[in-house]
Amino acid sequence: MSLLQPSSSTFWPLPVDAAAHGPAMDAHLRLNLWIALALVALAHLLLLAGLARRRAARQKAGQAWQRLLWLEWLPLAALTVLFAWLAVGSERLWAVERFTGADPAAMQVEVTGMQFAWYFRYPGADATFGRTELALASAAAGNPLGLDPTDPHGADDLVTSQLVLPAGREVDLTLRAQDVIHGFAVPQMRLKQNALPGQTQHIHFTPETPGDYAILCTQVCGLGHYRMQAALRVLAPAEFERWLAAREAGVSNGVQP
Ligand SMILES: [Cu+2]
Repeated sequence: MSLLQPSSSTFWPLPVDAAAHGPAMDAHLRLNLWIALALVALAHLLLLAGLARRRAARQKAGQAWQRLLWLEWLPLAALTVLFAWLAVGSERLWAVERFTGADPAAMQVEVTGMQFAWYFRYPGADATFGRTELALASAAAGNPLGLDPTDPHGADDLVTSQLVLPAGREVDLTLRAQDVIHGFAVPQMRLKQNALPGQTQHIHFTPETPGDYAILCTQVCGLGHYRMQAALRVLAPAEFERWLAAREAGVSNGVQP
């Protein structure tokens, strides 16, 4: 799949949009870019006009405050209002994913970042994540998240190194980090959220287009940061159910690809 939409479709080519909230974000981004382009053009026109009229524009000292008002204070006030409006619009779009709670029926998946890998955990049939202990975490022993074997809720937890999701269903991701700050980012899903050690962050979205997408880490988290990648695979719902059933059947085999 091409990473960019055909450039003929838009003046500002963006990564393929595969999530339900993507079009609104793209529209807002493009609005920002058009306004920025218009302002750059306007600033240059004003600069050229000022240069051309340099001599004519010499005014008496008594008119200085008027020049300041029209050339500085009023444009400054207009720009402040414009940028505040754009910022509020983008905050509201972001808050829809981040702070308005996910639908109670949303699928729960936990995402854990660590140097230098992403792991994904599904809660299993009991819909409850088992307890984890950092002291128990050992990738070499097949338990990178430190699942506590004494907690029955963890017995059916499925841990994978690939995030597989059904198309058309809302997903509530719980982001965690085991060591340092990592940045969970999926450009095609218009998702980007830091994972912080000692905290959990929620972000929810609805993937819509089946396909394979790259999951990146956008925080420089150490020497191996450049290779901290994982894959997101979005499947048709029936295909996803088959995948999940097959993986849960082999859940005692540690981390699954
Ligand atoms: Cu990282």
